[in-house]
Amino acid sequence: MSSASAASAEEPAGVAEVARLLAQAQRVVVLTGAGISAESGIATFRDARVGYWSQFDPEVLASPQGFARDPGLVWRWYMERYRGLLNSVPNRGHQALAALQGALPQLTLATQNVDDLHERAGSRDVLHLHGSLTAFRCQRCKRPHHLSSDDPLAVTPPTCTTCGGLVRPAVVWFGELLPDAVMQAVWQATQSCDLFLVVGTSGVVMPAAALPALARSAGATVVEVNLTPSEVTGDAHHFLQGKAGDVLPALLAHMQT
Ligand code: BV8
Ligand code: ZN
Repeated sequence: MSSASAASAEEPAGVAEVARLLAQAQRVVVLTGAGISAESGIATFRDARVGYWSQFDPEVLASPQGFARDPGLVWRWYMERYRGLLNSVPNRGHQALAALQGALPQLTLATQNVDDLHERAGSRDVLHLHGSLTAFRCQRCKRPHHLSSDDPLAVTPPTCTTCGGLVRPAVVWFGELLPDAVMQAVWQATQSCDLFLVVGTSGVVMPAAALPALARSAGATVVEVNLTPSEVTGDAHHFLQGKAGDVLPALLAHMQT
């Protein structure tokens, strides 16, 4: 489990040791979850939802069944999140990962998040395991849909101009398959990496949550950054407890000294 090492007052134990391992790593995979966007004001998926949305189960809203049952409710949930994203900016955690990608020989970044904050922080070739909230498509014919200025405030989803089908966000809902090309890419990178860094995920949602254990079984060193232990902490050799926006910049700073 976690390495024991002297830590300065403001950083969790193990940061210096993990920074040393990172600096030596040739092939790194990073998996992020909702926790890395929390400091940008994006509500995490399982934290207690506030206000109107607290009465709904996100695993029902984020499902084809939920959309079929009440397309307007699901559309309004996604548009509230979309509008929130327009008012959010990448935080120091996103920025540190973008800088890390530039400092290391090979860093593959896979995210469970549907926001575009990694891209806006400068990360390249981000693998979106669960799709993107910044893209939309027709549920029926799958044609891409470009939001009109009215769509984000509409109470029901727009309809496809080609076939009249309902427009939905281009995200992966519960019960839906992850994009095959993305899965292949992250699976291969995980099996051949020498360090796997998992940041800000509760480790509940499959198949993403199986990646840390796959990395460990393939011989990689697994490091977790989280506020609290999660379902994947048992797969980690090092657990760095703290905010992503504090721990990731600290790792980068150690690497640069
Ligand atoms: C599939 C897009 C084939 C939509 C999402 C095997 C076993 C059991 C169940 C299954 C299985 N295989 C499939 C399933 C069913 C299901 C599943 O896993 N269910 C779970 C709930 C048990 N999986 C699927 O359906 C997947 N499809 O496998 O297809 C299939 C289908 C059916 C049956 C068999 C096979 C599709 C899953 C994708 C669902 N779509 N998102 C949208 O976003 O609206 S998932 C959703 O959860 C988000 O993407 C989110 O990112 C993701 C994971 O949640 P987290 O990111 O971990 O967020 P969470 O809030 O949970 O945790 C936040 C963490 O951050 C916490 O640990 C917290 O401590 C930490 N934190 C907070 N602040 C900070 C921080 N850490 C650091 N710094 C901070 N500041
Ligand atoms: Zn259509």
